[in-house]
Amino acid sequence: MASALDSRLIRDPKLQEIAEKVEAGERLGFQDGLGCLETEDLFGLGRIADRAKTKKTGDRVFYVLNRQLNPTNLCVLSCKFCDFAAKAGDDHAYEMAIDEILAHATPDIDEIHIVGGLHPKWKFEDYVEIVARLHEKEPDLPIKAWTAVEIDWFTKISKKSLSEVFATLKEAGMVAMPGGGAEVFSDRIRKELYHNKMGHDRWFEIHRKAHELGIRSNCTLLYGHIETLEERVDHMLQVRELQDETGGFYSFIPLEYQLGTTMLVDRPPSADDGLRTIAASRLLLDNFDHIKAYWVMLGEETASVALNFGADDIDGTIVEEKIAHYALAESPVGLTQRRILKLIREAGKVPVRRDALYHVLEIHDEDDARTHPVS
Ligand code: V47
Repeated sequence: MASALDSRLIRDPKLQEIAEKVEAGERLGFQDGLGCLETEDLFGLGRIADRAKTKKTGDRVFYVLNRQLNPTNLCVLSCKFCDFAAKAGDDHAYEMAIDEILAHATPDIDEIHIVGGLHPKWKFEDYVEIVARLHEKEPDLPIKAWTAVEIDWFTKISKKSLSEVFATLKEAGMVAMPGGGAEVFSDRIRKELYHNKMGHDRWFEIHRKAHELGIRSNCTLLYGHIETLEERVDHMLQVRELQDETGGFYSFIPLEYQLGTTMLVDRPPSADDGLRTIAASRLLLDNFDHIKAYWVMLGEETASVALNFGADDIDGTIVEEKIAHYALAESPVGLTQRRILKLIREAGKVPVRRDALYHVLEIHDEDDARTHPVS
């Protein structure tokens, strides 16, 4: 049980008001969200967010033995924040052959997370084959595949309806969707950074349809570039509305912008900004079970600290991350299970291994901690 919050430990009067609302089970609004993102009382904010997290999932923190698969980076889009995407002839352009793709599905993992570019030549059938062949190779491995941006592309290249595209992918073995392509739900940002990409209304339409068909999903927020704090809050409130309607989201994931060579701003967002964004997500998104501290983009240490700022999930082992690393992320490309357990335990939390659908597979309790100590 979460112990009562000592209000003397919260210095910022705005945060005191927020804490009272949270205690009373009252939903937070736009100004509260801004209060979280603007406060200088970082530790006060952490206390409130950690209490909200503890009420939902106790001292548990979820992780997954997973692998990311990015079958190609060839992409018809040219988003200004993206170092991963390539055009034919670029030095870093690639497309994997099916054997290389299939090598990503192994019996020791509990999630394969697939996302890539909008390939100028691949047909919908090529994307379906990837899912089908992976499923055929490892039938028990949950396949979390394709962002809403790719799903939209599939409807265009196949001339099929959204329902038909989802039905075909489901039949092939896809069970969940990642939360990418959301960026910032702001027309201003879209115009500035990714005007060729489908609109945000379509992102919502696709996730709504996925939920209706029993495919649950995540939602990301790309923060730390040219967006305002108001736009971050607005993004969170928009996705909260869809979650009220469908309940189909598992997890909300703030993605820290990696400057790479795109350099939309002079410096990366601070660790404090990352922690405030995680905490604000936890407090505003009262209808989300999971807030993810994505270690790849936050960095391992900040991700571990974020587990005391409202996050209850740290993603997984990943093996070979590409999107952030093409953008020169300093984190490792993958982590061992041992390292993940250490990051969770150092935060004083209990690691829980899950699969892509958040089924609990293993709780690493105290006995286990004695045999796998933190240091
Ligand atoms: O939508 C691209 C982002 C996303 C950069 O659902 C960048 O579990 C930071 O969606 N700096 C794809 N971010 C990754 C993604 C994701 C990641 C982890 C977990 C889940 C999940 C989903 O990557 C894109 C875009 O917003 N991105 N370039 C960059 N330079």
